[in-house]
Amino acid sequence: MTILINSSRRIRAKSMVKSEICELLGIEYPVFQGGMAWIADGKLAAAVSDGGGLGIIAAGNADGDYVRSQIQIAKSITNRPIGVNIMLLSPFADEVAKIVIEEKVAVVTTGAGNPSKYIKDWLAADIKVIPVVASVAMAKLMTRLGASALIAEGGESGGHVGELTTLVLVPQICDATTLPVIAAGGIADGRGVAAVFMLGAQGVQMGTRFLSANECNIHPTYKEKILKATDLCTMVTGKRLGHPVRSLRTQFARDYSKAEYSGMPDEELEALATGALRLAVQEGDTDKGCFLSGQIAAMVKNEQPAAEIIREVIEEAEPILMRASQWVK
Ligand code: TUI
Repeated sequence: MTILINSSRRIRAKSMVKSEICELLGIEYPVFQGGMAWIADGKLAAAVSDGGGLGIIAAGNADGDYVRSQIQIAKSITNRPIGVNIMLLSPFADEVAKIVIEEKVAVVTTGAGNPSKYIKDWLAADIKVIPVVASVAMAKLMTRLGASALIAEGGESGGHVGELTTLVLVPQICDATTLPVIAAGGIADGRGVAAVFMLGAQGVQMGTRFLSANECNIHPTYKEKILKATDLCTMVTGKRLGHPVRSLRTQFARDYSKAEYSGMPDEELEALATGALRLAVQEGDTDKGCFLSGQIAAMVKNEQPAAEIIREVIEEAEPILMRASQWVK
C-alpha cells in the first residue's frame, strides 16, 4: 500500500509487512527460502538474500568441502546475511557444524532432528540459531537452550515431514515459546503469509515456491513437473523406515510405496531410495528420481526471479492483513 506522507512534496512511504525477525536478522522482508537438499545452493541463497529475504544453503547429505564452497559462492555474490541449513541425519552434520563457525555464517537452521549438542558453540560464535521444530516438546527444549527463533514446519511441506499440519502446529508452537516463529509448509502466496501471521507467526519459509525461481538450478524436467502439478500430486513415503518424505506422485514414489508394504527387507528398501534425490535434481530422472515437493506445488505457476517471488507474496499479503479488521463488526 502506498501512503502519501507529504502531499505537497509527493514523498511516498511504502508500508510493508515487517516483523521482529527482520530486525533480528537484518533482512528486509520476513521471508526465508527453505534449505532444500541438493537444490538450495550458494547461487539461489544469494539471489533470495539480495531480494530482501533470507537465502539458505542446504547442507543436505553433502560433505564440508561442498558446503564451504557454496558459502563462498554466496558471499561472492551478496554482502547480505546468508543461512545454512544442517540436515541432522547427515553423516557430515558434525563437520558442517564446525564449518558454519569458521565461515562466520549469519544464521543456521536445522532440520530432521535435535540440534541440542551444537547450539552453545553456534551462539558463542554469534550465529543466530533457528531450528525447525515439528512438536511442542522440541520447541520448549530449543527455547530453553537459547535458540534465536523457531521454524514451525507443517506436514504440507516437501521433503522430511512431521505429523502435524501448519494450521495446527503454528499456534501451538507460538503458545509454547517466547521466540519469534517462522511458519513453513503449504505457503506459496500472500494469502498463506497473511494466514500464518494470523496464527501468530512472524515470518514464513517457502521451499516449493522457490523451485520455480530463475536462479534455482534444478533439472528442467523437475521445474516442469512443479509448474504442471495439480492439487493431489504429492504423496508421503518412507514411514516404515521412520523418515516420512513428501514428494511428487511419480512412478518412483508409487513403486517405493508398494515396496514399503510388500515386506521387502529394510536394507533393500533403503537401497531403493539411495541417490534418488540427486537423480531428480541433477538428471531429471522420472523413473528413479525422487522429486521432493510440498502440497502447494499446484499454486506455483510461473518461472520468475527469486526477488520477484518475495516482492509478490509480500505485496499480496499486505492488503489482506490491512483488511482483516473488516471481520470485526
Ligand atoms: O528436514 C526437513 N526436510 C527435509 S530433510 C531432507 S533430506 C533427507 N534425507 C534422508 C532422509 C530424510 C530426509 C529432505 N527434506 N525439514 C525440517 C523438518 N524437521 N521437518 C521435520 C523436522 C523435525 C522432525 C523431528 C525436526 C525435529 C525433530 O525432532 C525429532 C527428535 O526428537 O529428535
